[in-house]
Amino acid sequence: MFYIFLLGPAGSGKTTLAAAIYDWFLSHDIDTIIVNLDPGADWLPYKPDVDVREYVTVEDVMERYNLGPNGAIIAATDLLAVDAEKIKDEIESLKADFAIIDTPGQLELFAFRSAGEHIAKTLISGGGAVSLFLIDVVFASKPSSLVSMLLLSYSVRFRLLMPQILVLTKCDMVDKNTLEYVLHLMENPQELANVVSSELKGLYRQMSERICQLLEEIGYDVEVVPTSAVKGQGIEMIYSIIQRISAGGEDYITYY
Ligand SMILES: Nc1nc2c(ncn2[C@@H]2O[C@H](COP(=O)(O)OP(=O)(O)OP(=O)(O)O)[C@@H](O)[C@H]2O)c(=O)[nH]1
Ligand SMILES: [Mg+2]
Repeated sequence: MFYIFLLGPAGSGKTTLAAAIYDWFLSHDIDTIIVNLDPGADWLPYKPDVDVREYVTVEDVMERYNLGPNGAIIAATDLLAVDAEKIKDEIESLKADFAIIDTPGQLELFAFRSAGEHIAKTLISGGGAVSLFLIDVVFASKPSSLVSMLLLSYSVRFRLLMPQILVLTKCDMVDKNTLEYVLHLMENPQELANVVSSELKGLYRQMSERICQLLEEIGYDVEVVPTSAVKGQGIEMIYSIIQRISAGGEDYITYY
């Protein structure tokens, strides 16, 4: 089974895009399942084949341990890590070619705490995986915000050690020129550096220049896909990149 993780900051569009990819895969006869890995999810626009809320929910944890919402989300993720093997067995028993994984709203819990890392590691051990890192195009249209999102994407990539595709979400919300400008900046870190530098002075200007230099040096193999989940745009391109990655090659190894 090949795992497709949707990761990104709260509200970046993970759940909506996961549902759109799932529908597109099914309508193209691609053998896939969809997994809800968010114990705090309230309503979902898809019917999950595997749902971690059957193991743990944030609501139950709040009640049982008398915790507030943030503490409960952390505790729920830790509790899920204990069930990681069972969740993997349930996913694998469905014997699909692809598993689309909708991850928790709080990216930092999944990507930076050891429970999230353990869950990801357990799920993909013995199989292949890719992460789609979602960036809201409205947010990305401010160059300094784009720089911080790109840094975050690299940090997540470094943490989870799996191939990554950068996905611009909600592209139906900006005009064609804005979208082209964002894509242009993402593909030309030097120009991104110049634009951000003109916004800043002194130490922060130097910092932004060095960050963009770093992005240029390490970003050569990351592809960017503009999407709109509501219009179903960009999913075919995501699929073709995933096919290339799942077909293998030394550059696409997941280090688990
Ligand atoms: N216009 C537009 N809105 C979108 C698109 N994708 C998501 N949204 C909206 O963005 C908001 C957040 O989307 P979600 O899919 O819930 O995002 P998420 O990353 O799963 O959110 P959390 O799990 O809470 O972190 C919702 O109001 C969606 O309707 C899109 O392609 N176009
Ligand atoms: Mg969600």
